[in-house]
Amino acid sequence: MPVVTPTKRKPAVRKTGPVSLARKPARVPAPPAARAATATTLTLSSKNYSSWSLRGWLLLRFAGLDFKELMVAADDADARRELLLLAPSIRVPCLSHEGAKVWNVMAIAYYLDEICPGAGLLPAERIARAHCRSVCGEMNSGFANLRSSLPMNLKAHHPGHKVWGGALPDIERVVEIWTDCLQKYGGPFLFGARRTMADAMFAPVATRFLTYDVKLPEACRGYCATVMAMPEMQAWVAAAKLEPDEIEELDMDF
Ligand SMILES: N[C@@H](CCC(=O)N[C@@H](CS)C(=O)NCC(=O)O)C(=O)O
Repeated sequence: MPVVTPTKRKPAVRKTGPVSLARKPARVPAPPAARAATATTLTLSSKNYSSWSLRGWLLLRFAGLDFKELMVAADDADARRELLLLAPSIRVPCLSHEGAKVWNVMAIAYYLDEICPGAGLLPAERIARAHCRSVCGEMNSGFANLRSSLPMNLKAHHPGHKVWGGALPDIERVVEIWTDCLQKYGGPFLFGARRTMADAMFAPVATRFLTYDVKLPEACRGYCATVMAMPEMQAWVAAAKLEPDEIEELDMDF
């Protein structure tokens, strides 16, 4: 199966968040003092398709931080220019908090752990904490075949989908990680009774497994159900389903 890259989108003005950057003219950046006083914001793109946006958003919700969503359209040149003012990587998600600009999901996760230590984004115990950091890092930098051949699409459901062979080792590795964590820490979340950054990192994998009807061992099916039942996840999915825009390449019949 060819690798699917979400490059072309139907032009869309995003109305899903409280604030939209997908508009003209480009904004002039506020001076540093004013910026420090502005509200905490998280820059996101599509709730239906952007798995990294979902990860960042869940992390902020788990941390209990109050924030505004800034929605950007990845294919809109003006919006991308504005996004560059927020995130030098021109990627979402990007967190702006009290003068700090934080891009890349793992950087956001560790920043939130630093400013909200009581949120338990990392397990309390040293060895579990090292384990949690490791599986999060693995998710952040790996699983390219899984990500490209089973793109997140919360509106879609493909029963009996035939998974491309190249993605199978990635799926097996996720199953191994989840099974190990659920056995070691007793579930229902990966590191036990409390949600950690690992649950945010793997949440879009759970949605992909459901979207593409990936056959899983019982414990992993149970974990997918746990992820989908989180109130934050239900709120995100409901908002995603209301988004008008579609990426044709990702809505193809497999
Ligand atoms: N691991 C990276 C991945 C971020 C990423 O690739 N985000 C995608 C959206 S899901 C993006 O912004 N793409 C826009 C682009 O590449 O132009 C991070 O956490 O920053």
